Amino acid sequence: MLTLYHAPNSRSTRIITLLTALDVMDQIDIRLTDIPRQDGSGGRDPNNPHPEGKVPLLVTEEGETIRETNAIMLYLCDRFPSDFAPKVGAPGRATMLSWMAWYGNVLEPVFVLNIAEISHPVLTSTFRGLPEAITALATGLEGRDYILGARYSVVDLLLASPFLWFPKALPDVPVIKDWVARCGAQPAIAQTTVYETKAQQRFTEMA
Ligand SMILES: N[C@@H](CCC(=O)N[C@@H](CS)C(=O)NCC(=O)O)C(=O)O
Repeated sequence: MLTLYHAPNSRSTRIITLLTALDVMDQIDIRLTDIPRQDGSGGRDPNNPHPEGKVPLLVTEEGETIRETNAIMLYLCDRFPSDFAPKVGAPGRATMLSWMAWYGNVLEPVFVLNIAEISHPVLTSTFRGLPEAITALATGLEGRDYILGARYSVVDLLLASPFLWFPKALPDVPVIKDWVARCGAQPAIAQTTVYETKAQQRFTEMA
């Protein structure tokens, strides 16, 4: 069985949403784990095999570990093929790979730098800035409800996640606001909230 190391209400929550959307929650051993939180609570769990003690971490049936949210998501979508992600050779596959990598390589760093109110010419020339990232997203959404077209996919799940997590960062751009609202209204998101509330309770009882 695949094993997921998961800390409730963290970046690994998105893996719970993906597993829910793929309808494979029963096929994963989910281990609740502790992490150091930004408010000073929590701490590193020595049982978490992630090399940096972070989440998410997935361990395959063969005992190989996969870290980084976007890599885990792509692995799971290949492992459990569905309409939620284009398969190898299918239309949209290249677009999906580009956006999934862009999330980790550009959007998340730019988003975090923006929250930290850090700017530097080298950062700007490397990543550009949040306005450029928003423009890229708005361009990707032009004439469509979701990034890959008419259907909600793993790409929307990942790319909308920082805006759902920090609604204050949502730009006043109708095409983005409408898309984030559509993503937030997906049944898998509501199911994740229910799961996470129970997982947090279980974790607190365990501690
Ligand atoms: N780029 C990584 C980031 C993972 C990450 O930073 N996870 C946080 C949870 S929100 C964590 O585990 N933090 C604990 C720590 O920094 O030790 C990914 O997306 O998987």
